[in-house]
Amino acid sequence: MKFFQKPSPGEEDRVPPGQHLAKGFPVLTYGEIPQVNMDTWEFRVWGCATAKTLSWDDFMALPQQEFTADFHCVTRWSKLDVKWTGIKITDLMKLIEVEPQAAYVMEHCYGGYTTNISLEDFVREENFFAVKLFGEPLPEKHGGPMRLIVPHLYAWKSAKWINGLEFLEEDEPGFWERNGYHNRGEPWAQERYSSL
Ligand SMILES: Nc1nc2c(c(=O)[nH]1)N[C@H]1C(S)=C(S)[C@@H](COP(=O)(O)O)O[C@H]1N2
Ligand SMILES: [Mo]
Repeated sequence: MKFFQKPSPGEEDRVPPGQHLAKGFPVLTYGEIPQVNMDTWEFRVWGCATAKTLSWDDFMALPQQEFTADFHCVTRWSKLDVKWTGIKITDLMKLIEVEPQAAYVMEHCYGGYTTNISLEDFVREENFFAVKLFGEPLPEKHGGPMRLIVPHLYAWKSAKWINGLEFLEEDEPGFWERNGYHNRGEPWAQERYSSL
């Protein structure tokens, strides 16, 4: 059985060092898929001047667009040109006023997974909340109903079943960051593990 695919010409320079192209779209979840009830789904924003709770309808009222992004898991598989539909972080951020001291964000999820990211890596034009994958509602195993996608960092920063953002002045490690993974996780620099 072949689990990896050779990059076609022109793709080689899009595969970061130490990564292989996966066949299909593998699923990587720590623990069980959490139960997410759409009737009670909510998204909390706190640690900012404008703490708020958004309902699914509030979120879906934001503009949606299509995205094509490469996906790199630290376990050494990558998938190029994944097609998503979703909401740009910068569009959500128009509703949020962060304190000038805020420099980090903790991503919170149904099921308790967390991952930390700097505000600078978080608020970028290419980052988005995905609600569709290849034109279909985002499958539960890939983080449906909604996940974050941060294409320029390893995919553990792309929180599935996301349900909250906590703005922080001081950085705090999330789940994998407390368990030996790199604080930032930039794939081209192979920021895989923490040196501590
Ligand atoms: N809530 C949550 N988000 C998560 C994870 C997880 O275990 N729980 N795994 C991360 C890791 S390590 C990767 S590689 C991607 C995998 O996304 P996929 O299962 O859609 O391929 O999700 C990330 N987001
Ligand atoms: Mo991963």
